[in-house]
Amino acid sequence: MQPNRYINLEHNSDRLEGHPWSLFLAPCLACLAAATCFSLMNPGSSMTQQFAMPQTQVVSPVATVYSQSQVFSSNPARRTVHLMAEQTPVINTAAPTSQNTSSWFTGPIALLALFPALALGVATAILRKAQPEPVAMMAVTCAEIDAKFPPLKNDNVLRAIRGQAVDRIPVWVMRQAGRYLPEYVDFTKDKEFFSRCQNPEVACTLTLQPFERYDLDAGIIFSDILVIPQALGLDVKMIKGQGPVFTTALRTVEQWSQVEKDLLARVGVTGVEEANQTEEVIKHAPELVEALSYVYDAITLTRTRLDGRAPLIGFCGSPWTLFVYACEAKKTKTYTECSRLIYTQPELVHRILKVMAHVCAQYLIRQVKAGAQMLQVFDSHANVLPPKQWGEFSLPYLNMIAEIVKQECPDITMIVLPKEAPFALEMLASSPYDMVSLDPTLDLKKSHSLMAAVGKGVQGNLSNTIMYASPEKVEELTKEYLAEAFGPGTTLPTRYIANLGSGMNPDMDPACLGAFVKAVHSFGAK
Ligand code: 1CP
Repeated sequence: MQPNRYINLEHNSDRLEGHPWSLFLAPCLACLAAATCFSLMNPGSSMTQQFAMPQTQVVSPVATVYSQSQVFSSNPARRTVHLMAEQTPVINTAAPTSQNTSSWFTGPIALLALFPALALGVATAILRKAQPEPVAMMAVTCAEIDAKFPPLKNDNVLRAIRGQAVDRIPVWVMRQAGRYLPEYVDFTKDKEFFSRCQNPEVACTLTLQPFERYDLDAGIIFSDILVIPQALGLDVKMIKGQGPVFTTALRTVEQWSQVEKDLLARVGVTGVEEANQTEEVIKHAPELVEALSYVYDAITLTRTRLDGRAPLIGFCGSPWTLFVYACEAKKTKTYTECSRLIYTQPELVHRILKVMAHVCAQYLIRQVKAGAQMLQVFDSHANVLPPKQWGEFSLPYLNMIAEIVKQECPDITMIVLPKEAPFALEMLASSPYDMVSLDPTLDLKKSHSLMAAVGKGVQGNLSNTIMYASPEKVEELTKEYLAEAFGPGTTLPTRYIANLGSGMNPDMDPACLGAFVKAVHSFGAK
């Protein structure tokens, strides 16, 4: 096996193509190296003291899945994460040791040698600015990434998605890390919502909390679908009692054009004609999603600490759902503005959705490379669109995401959740997704047969309102529900993951989730 083929490549390309300064610095460092050699040949030289840099010593050839910003982070907390997750330090920084000061003339000679290097560096940086190149990409298999982490001891979720035999029906639930858990409330009381997502240690702790209580078959990384709009430069805050609120609603061509310009400026591209702007942003999506390196770090750390107990799910929101949040700006019952826009300015909506889809795809690819073992795309606002419009404004972009992701990560499995849009199931039967997460309005048995016939699976879909019953009743209702769909338990179904139709609410009893998990696992038990 070729170890870490992709990661090595990205490591390098990140360095060379992501940051013009590194091109500027390269010739300077080369010159310094030459000057250092000169000084070594002249033991009395003062240069070793004047110009010697801290030595960067590559201890392990294992390329890091971390971004460069983290490797060279000045923040000790982030560096600690890096060391813990990698287990072997990748880069050591040693302090300069020479104290020799005997010669006075070699310093000026080295300075003279620096001038051509500086000129070369400036020229390269200017050229780099004029002709930016997108980050190179290469396919990566799950096995290559798996080799970096502890072996998986419970792969029932992955087996279920692939249609292989399972030891038990696998189960996890949405918002399994959330406010219904007293330990979540306690741990997060002094931490603003997005700061929890941005701190890999915190995100990891929250993701693992439900594993202390329940025998879950999958974890989902603690984050939020709204980190993408944030990474695109839109200002969104999570306000207690209101949910996500955008400072400015995204509704006009001028606003979106400015968003694109700002994104291009971030990767050093300016002066692009309006007509080419969107394509240019799409080309740079792999660099743009590096703004979310904290999510990748959280994934790497969490998968390491999960220690193979269960696979870790990476996720994102669908382009349509993200657009709805950005366009409406705050909670709405009527979805007036986004509905108006699809009928009055469909080109603008498609333009935004296309960029979102490319950014989401690159974001998911990076999550896989950081350690996510399967992916879920949440189309939580699918219900806002009538079936025909869903087929125009959501489905093509959901498919675009899965196609791009699978081109680069061919064996990653993907689930899509079209929330409260039962019509979407059939439309997704011919999509690249491996599984559809069902809402409670759909019949589990029929949906499972429909999808299994085309080599796909289903997830869900017990109404989360059963969690308001007693734990004993939850157990009884869950057993009844599974028996209705899959019979008395003489054979275990595959291509099925048990889940609720939607997430855990803050006022639900943690004991009820325990009862649900236990009842699912008891299906077919001898
Ligand atoms: O265990 C987990 O599921 C935690 C990780 C997670 C996930 C997968 C969170 C943390 N959010 C999400 C996805 C998410 N975020 C979705 C898709 C799932 C769904 O449809 O419910 C959506 C729509 C959001 C947006 C969001 N995040 C809202 C708005 C919901 C709405 O009605 O419009 C809100 C209130 C949040 C906050 C949030 N995100 C996550 C949690 C645990 C919370 C609650 C805040 C808290 O507990 O402190």
